[in-house]
Amino acid sequence: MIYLLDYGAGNVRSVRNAVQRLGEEIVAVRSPADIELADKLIFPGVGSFGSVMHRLIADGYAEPLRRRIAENRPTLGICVALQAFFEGSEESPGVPGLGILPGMVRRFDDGQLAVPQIGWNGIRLHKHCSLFADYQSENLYFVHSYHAPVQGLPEEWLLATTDYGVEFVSAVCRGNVAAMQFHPEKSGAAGLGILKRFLMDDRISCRPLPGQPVTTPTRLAKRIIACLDVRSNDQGDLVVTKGDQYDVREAGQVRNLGKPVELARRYFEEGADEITFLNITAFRDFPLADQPMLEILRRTSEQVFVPLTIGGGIREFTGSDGVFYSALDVASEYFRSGADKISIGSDAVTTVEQVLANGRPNGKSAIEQISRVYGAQAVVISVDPRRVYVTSPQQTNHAVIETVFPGPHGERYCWYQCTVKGGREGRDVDVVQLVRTCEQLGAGEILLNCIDRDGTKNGFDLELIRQVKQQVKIPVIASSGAGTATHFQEVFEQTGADAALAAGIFHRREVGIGEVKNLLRDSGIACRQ
Ligand code: 1PR
Repeated sequence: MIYLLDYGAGNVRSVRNAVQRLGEEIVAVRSPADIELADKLIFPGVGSFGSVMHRLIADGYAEPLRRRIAENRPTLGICVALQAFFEGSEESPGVPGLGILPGMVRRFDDGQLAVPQIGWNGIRLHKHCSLFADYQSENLYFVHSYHAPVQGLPEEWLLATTDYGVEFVSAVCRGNVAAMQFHPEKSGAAGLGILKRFLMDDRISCRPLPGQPVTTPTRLAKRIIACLDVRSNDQGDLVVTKGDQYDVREAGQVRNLGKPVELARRYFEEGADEITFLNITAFRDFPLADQPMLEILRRTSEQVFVPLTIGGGIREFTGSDGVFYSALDVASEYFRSGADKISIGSDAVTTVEQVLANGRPNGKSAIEQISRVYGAQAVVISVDPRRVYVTSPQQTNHAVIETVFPGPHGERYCWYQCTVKGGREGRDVDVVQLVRTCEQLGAGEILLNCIDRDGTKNGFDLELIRQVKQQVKIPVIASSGAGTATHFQEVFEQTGADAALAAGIFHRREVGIGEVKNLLRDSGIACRQ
């Protein structure tokens, strides 16, 4: 029997879906005895180092796990699970790890790099391992702020390393026990191939590499993200729609550009590095009442093995029956249904308004609650800014840029006003205030839309993206306005954006994801092919 160590944090549904896709059944560990029973055990790590260790100890799993590993029984750790093999982590000072490997897990230095590392990076194998028999040097999906140092790791355990500012341990293996910092269940066909070997082979075997070890540095790829704006059309069906500057109606009807699950699968097959669903009218209704949307997420996660983000309506809510749901309840349901990350739009603006008014956070915002439980990397802030032109920087207290695209009256300056409810209401918060505050509250990534550019195909708003990128250490996804493959090259070369997202051109097959990636590769920009 294959067992999944589900200790109740984060999205283990992806692992379950991936195993099922490979034709195997997997059952959840229900008691410490199951850890002894399991023929094979998958130990996914989701959340912080401290929360993983607390749960393992509280549920009585830590000791049987150590024993199982000492007995060399087939075990595969993923992400924070690899980190839990060590003695401790800077993420959770004072919390002991499993102590199977010596040393402390460290935080990446965000001086020069976006942290968390989110995206597709390479690995350098230090020995030949049967788990990687079908692996052909593809990039694999990582998402983490902490890493295991190479120094001090016993050589018998070292399987793979990766570079992100420093060289860190991306996989360990000894006998039948392996652990990986990347997510095989989210790494497309390459990841599924690794998982398949663990499930199918009786044992893991490693031997020295023939010839000289590879020393070429690995590079984090720039991500290409396909976005699906989803809402009910006038017939009540959930459809993928697309607006021009957020207006999704054409001749009075909601534009219908396809079915969400089919379109998401198409983008996965065409090589999208991530897929984002935005439930664009969720601010009106309670999202947990929106069962069709949850069903779309469930069905997509059974067929799509790259990260899925979902946004729309993440906020606290009291139903007509008086029952209170926290934003964390809403997000948890999205994670249980297959999301890897959630994105928060309107509620982030409201939170920032409160923090600015009170001078400090209250610890209870959706961003803080969700980030505490699921980790910063699971919390994306979707920003919907619009330009406000001014004749001089003195005309406003907001963070102004000088623009090469003057306003309607020749204004040479503008600031970016944050909006809520899909651009319907502007607020007295600028994009710099928003992203900096959200980063401090524990957000892990910024999805930076632009109402002025949305659907125009005139290219990304490079001035906006540059302004935001300079303000935060967390990754920034450029969004809105892509019209050609060259626009992607431009945004990566001129702003340092970590990922670029598009909708209209992909839905209408005007530009293909492959075409974008070919151009990036030819321009020397790292991307996953
Ligand atoms: O506020 O937390 O309920 O979240 C609602 C979410 O829905 C927000 O993330 C907001 O951006 C999104 N949204 C709301 N209304 C619209 C709309 O279009 N009327 N869509 C909307 C935002 C922007 C991007 C789009 C890019 C790329 N759409 O999602 O995909 O601009 O488009 P392009 O490549 O065609 O230019 P909450």
